[in-house]
Amino acid sequence: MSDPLLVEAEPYAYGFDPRHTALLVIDMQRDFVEPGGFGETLGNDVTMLRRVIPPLRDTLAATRAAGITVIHTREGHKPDLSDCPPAKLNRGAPSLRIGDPGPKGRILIRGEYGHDIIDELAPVDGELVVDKPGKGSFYATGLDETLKQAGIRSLVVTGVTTEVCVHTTVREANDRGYECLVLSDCVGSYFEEFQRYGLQMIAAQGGIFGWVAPAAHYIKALETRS
Ligand code: C5J
Repeated sequence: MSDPLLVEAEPYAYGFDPRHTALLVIDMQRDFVEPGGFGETLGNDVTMLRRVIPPLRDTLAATRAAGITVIHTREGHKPDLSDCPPAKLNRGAPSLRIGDPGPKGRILIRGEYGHDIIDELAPVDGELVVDKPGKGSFYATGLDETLKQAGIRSLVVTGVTTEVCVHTTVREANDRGYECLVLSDCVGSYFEEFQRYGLQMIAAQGGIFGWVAPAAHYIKALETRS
């Protein structure tokens, strides 16, 4: 077995074997990142999330060049909403509800333009796209089985939003035995304080949910291999 690659991270160095690692890109969909989608209907300033696009594009390029598995997720629901619990559908007072027609198609519905991943981070051939009805990537998706079959033990986690789908996914993954490295500048929140505290909560207490590092540290670790 070869030595693991080491990433300078909080709370201490993160070691991973690229053959047993996947990059997870969570919900980089127009519905969250562009005006007229789900994120905006909830009253959020979606431009806050766009800052993750350049570092995430670099991270994707380095990951693909290293031959590491890339998996994308999309939050959304079937057109008949049969997989959307009433508690989610009726929550709060959004300007449009899930399933309503919006400028980018029906809000958060599979197959609609707004539901798809932004052009800048579009999946390439061979990359898995996991459609999920919940905030976590493991709930009702079969992701755990897919990762286990592929021998994946380490997850490099990116995407939006830090405190919702990224956090839920990292917690689910941690409980299932995966070692998660969250790339601090490749995850984004609509709220500055949630970004800060969300990242601190992952690495606190000796890495209670995982590790945190900027994308440059992960990319540097990949470069030491070549
Ligand atoms: C939210 C997500 N924030 N992808 N979804 O509702 O984080």
